[in-house]
Amino acid sequence: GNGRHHVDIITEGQPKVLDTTDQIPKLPLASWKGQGARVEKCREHFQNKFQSSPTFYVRVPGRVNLIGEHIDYCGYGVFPMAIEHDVLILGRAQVSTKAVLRLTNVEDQFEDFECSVDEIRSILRNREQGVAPSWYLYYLCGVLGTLEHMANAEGDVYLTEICVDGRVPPRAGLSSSSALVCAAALATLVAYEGTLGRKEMATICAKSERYIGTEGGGMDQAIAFMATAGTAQLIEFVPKLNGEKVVLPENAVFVIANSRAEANKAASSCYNVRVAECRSAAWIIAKLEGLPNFSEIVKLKTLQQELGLSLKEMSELVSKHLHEEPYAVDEIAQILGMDVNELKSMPLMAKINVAEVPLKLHQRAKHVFEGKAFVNSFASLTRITRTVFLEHPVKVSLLLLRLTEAERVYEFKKICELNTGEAGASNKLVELGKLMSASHSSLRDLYECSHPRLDELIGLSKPFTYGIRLTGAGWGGCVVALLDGERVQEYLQFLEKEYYEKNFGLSSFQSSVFVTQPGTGATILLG
Ligand code: ADP
Ligand code: NG1
Ligand code: MG
Repeated sequence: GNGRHHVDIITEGQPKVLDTTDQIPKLPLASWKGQGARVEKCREHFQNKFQSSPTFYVRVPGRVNLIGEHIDYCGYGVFPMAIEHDVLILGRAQVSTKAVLRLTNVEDQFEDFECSVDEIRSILRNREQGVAPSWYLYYLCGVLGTLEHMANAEGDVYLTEICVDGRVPPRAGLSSSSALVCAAALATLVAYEGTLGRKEMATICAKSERYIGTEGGGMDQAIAFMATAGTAQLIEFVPKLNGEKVVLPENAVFVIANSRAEANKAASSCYNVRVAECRSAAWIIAKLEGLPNFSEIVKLKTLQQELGLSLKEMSELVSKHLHEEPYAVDEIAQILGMDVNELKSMPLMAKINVAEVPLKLHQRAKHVFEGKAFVNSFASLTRITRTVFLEHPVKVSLLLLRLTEAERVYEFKKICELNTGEAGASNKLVELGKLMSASHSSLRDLYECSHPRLDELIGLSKPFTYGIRLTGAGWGGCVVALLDGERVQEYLQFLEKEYYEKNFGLSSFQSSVFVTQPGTGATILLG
């Protein structure tokens, strides 16, 4: 057997959905099994706050990204899947003379909030910078996104009462923020009786979460809406948003472990600095390659397409045009032939106090491109992989280690889709694991977004896993490990003793580690 039966995989608690269209699935609440007690508790909370009963329910999952980190905002494909942990919203909307929003959260630490819908834009614009945003600001992002898009100026306005119950571990790289933003956007869509599809909602939410201050690339909102039970997805952004379903190898088990180092992305500028570094790298290469429209090219993938080059050739351009020493903003301005104040006042640059951070353009671009790959295309790579797989697994490993983060995503998908008979079931896990660990090394060394706790957790885990890496933005949060089912129990017991009990005490393990499988995306539940 493949060992799956040894593992307690949570399959309850997710609506059973047929995922064949772009429509956001609508189901009767009663068909959502295993959540009765949770829904009841939320309904009570709702009743106590608002003296009324909810009329609609939406749930949006968090996600784990298996490979392809910090490249969505460069325009490259990523490989996430939804997890079973979600944000559940209970709502009621009533036609009113004034559009008002009332928010409550089942957890006491998240205070109630009320505002007029007309104020939302200015509340978000005037939010305090450099501190962790209040929880309701994420909610307001979602509301604003949907309402902007519906632009239903003539229509009815509503008093909306909302109760939030989020179960995605927050500040842990599993995208609790996007689950909340997307759930808020979806609740607003239901309240205002809109009918947008999954991709449209994903695009709207990717944009509107930026009101919180971080310039995200869109992976989290895409998988939140487009996820399908049983499959991970290769998500592409250029030329347009697209998700390709990929079945993971049957014997693969993904374990998520929270390092318990919290990373609040909107409270620091780490994330935006990386986005700015990648943009500056794209501008400089575009300028030095003589592209007249260089300042309009903000994504490395767009640059690659404009230049018509392979990833390998892009890597060569990084070596040619970007030095390893960090850049100061003045130097970037000088290369671009721009006034330094103009550069400093560009939207993203102004946010990160660009004068104070050393910008490592070479290293960040190398994470995306560098890999000394000796093949030019994925097609030939896969042919080689296929041929070499059977006889020389070691050589294949060397080849895979040379891939770039952008390529690793495609290679991961290809290996998942290899015929198991041909490749050998455990060979597949070996090669997938190598890709994951190579991704982590690159994130740690070139992208510098790991954390001592993450590296400690990874060091301890190595002997039990085929591969392991940080997931999400990093600087704390979770790792995702690939194992086969046979070793999971042994690994979990080891982690409990050697990482959690030692560092955080007896009860810390339970809420920090879980075995996961690809879950369902955003769903509307009608009560
Ligand atoms: P991540 O997306 O990796 O979980 P972020 O720092 O991007 O981390 O977002 C975390 C923030 O999202 C929290 O600090 C909180 O403001 C908000 N949030 C997450 N879960 C909830 C929840 N259940 N209720 C209210 N707010 C939440
Ligand atoms: P988290 O871990 O949710 O902060 C962020 C971005 C993603 C992506 C990853 C890194 C947001 C909402 N999410 O995820 O777009 O860039 O980091 O791969 O900004
Ligand atoms: Mg987030």
